[in-house]
Amino acid sequence: MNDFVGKIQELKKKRNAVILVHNYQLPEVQDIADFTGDSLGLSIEASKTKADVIVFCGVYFMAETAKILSPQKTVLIPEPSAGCPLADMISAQQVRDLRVQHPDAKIICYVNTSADVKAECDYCCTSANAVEMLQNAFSDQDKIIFLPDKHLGSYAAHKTGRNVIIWQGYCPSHARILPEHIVALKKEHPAARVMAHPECNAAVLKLADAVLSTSGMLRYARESQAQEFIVATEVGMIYPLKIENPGKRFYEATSLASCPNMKKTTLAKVATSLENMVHEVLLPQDTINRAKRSIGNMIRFRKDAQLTQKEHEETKSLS
Ligand code: CIZ
Repeated sequence: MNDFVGKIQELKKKRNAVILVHNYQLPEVQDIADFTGDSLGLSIEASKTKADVIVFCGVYFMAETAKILSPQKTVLIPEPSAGCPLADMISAQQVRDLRVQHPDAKIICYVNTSADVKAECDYCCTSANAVEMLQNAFSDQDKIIFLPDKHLGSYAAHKTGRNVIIWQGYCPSHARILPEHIVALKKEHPAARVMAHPECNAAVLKLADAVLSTSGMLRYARESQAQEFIVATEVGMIYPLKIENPGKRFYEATSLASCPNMKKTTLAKVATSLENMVHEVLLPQDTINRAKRSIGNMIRFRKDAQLTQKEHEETKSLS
């Protein structure tokens, strides 16, 4: 493993590359990251660097997001077959069909969508700001379609009281987290706080002390007085939580919530990617322009606590 780490460091310098690693990746891959985090945060960070090359350790739509925000950089994904079943639950043609059926609706897509789908939508959102977007980006008269995640869409609709047409997609890994997993863990660890990702089903969210994105979980765990946490999201999240909070204890809701696509990226593949400059993520300029508009429309409304005023100003150019 160490051989690969040395080789990656060498190649990174040679290629003037930056390595982005999603919170759900394998621990050894998280350890070689220049930045770890959620897909949008990582893509924004990379766009601010002077790197010529971005290596995105995550799933395909995430690397596409990096390309949309840094079209002049070469974006590589070490494992191109690392897809996202949730993102694959809606196609650009299906969004166009929705437009025909609901010509007066505003369409908002979760960041877990392909670039082609983002390009067809009016607004993008993240799990951190879906509620805020529904609250602030639309007037009471607006008809809203939310896609593709039914759990995030229903949660945001419920929190805001908005009437929303919701696409029925879901994340298979989060779907394996059941309320009985949380109830059993709560019995074992009664003092633990429950953090749940809004891709979980409503029965799980009901048992949560906090419903949070991955970056929200890191912030909550850091700031909370609690010493123990039950974590209802993809199991990879346990690693960054433990690294950032060595004195605190974190329990995965279930080991079944492991995303096989997220675990496809290995150090060997990262090294090969940098050595041979594979696998490049390419998008038509028109797709980049249109997808960037829907991301930009979100950034204008983003009041995510993670974004400082300076970052808001820096990202204004995207809108
Ligand atoms: O976009 C991301 O990074 C995902 C999938 C989730 C999150 O909450 O960070």
